[in-house]
Amino acid sequence: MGEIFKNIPKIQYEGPSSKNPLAFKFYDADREIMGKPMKEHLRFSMAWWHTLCATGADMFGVGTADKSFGAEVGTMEHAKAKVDAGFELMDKLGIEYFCFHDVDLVPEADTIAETNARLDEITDYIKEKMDATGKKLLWGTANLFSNPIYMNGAGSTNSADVYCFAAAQVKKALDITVKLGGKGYVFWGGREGYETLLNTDMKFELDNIARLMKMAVDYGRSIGFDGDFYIEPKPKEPTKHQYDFDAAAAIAFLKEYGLDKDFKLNIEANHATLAGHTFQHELRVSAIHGMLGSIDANQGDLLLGWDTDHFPFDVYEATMCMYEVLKAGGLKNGGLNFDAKNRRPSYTAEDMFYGFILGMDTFALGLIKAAALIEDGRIDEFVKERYSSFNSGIGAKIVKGETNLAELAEYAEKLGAPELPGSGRQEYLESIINSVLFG
Ligand code: XLS
Ligand code: CA
Ligand code: CA
Repeated sequence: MGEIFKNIPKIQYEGPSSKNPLAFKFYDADREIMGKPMKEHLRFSMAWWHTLCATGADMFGVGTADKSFGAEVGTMEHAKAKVDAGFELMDKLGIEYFCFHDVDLVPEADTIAETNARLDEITDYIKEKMDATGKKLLWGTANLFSNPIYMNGAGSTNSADVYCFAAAQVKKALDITVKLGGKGYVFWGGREGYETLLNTDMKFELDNIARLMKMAVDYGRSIGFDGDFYIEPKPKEPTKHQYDFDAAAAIAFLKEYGLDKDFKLNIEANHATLAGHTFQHELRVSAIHGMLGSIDANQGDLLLGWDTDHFPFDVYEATMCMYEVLKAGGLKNGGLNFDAKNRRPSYTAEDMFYGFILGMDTFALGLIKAAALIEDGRIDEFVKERYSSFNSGIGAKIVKGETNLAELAEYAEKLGAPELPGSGRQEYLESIINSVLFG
């Protein structure tokens, strides 16, 4: 296969003053930030589905982008052309990881046996390319939401036969994830929710989802998968209500069913905002439970209210994201997967590269600025000081669990009335962020 993106050179770092649209302005892969090269902090990944499959089709019109890559769409020849295109794109951008759903890789056949044979063939081909280039699989997953059989969910379906079909897909997706050395396996519960409670046994559905996950863990471990399973929370879309609504709901579910040792979370920026949270909130909730696993790096449009999967552009968001990642000690098996797509009118091959350059530069800036915030230290210092009344005296007794309600009540009575707690100083703190970002 010859070069596919003929007019695109290898993208180089040229620095902030460069006006070359096909160059990085901030992402300098080997630059050390807090003792580690940028590329190791960020572990960028290409999403197979958006990059190599999605053409921009929506409910109102067909696709605008040509993703045939010189082959007939729907054939195995096309599946291989997508592999060639993906590896060329990753090479030109210096992206080391990729992610996929099973059905992103090959056209689904009429029977699962035939689809699986196609998956064997394509993953042989992908493996050859990986061995030749050193590219790695960040995570794999099964698409348990597009096929009409999953109209009522997969783990949460009312049909035992459909449940078995989902299990077969998960088993195969785990097989190919392990074959390709992936260290992550994602459950995004696209249709694991409901449209109306009038037809839904919620408890039964939750139990069944947990059973499927438990079987996936048992099977994955039995074939040598030593990475992390992830739940990717999202509150809605396509269903009215999705059970993995947000990080807190997903963590409660994992703990309830004893899955929390094997699972972490894959946090997507756009899903956080759909749940009515900031991206930073979802990352913090995951981190405080030791469950910040991986990140789907994108952003939504707050005026639209659905999952738009934009390439990240918001440097404030990227900074607060990387602030949480650095504070959590980094992403171990995870990375920053660009679950992001070009806008429908940005339909050319160059636009694909502009999207990644934008996203990678945005997160490089986020990383640089997050490290600067930590090194600056004023925010950390403020937060520490804010709770200092718990460092000694009655406060320390509360934290150590060495007191009780009666003693606290007696203390309060003696005090008469407490002073107002210290100012939250939000505006002061926000101005620190601006001075670190733009100073
Ligand atoms: C959809 C999700 C999906 C997962 C993987 O909203 O983001 O793409 O990341 O199934
Ligand atoms: Ca995602
Ligand atoms: Ca999404």
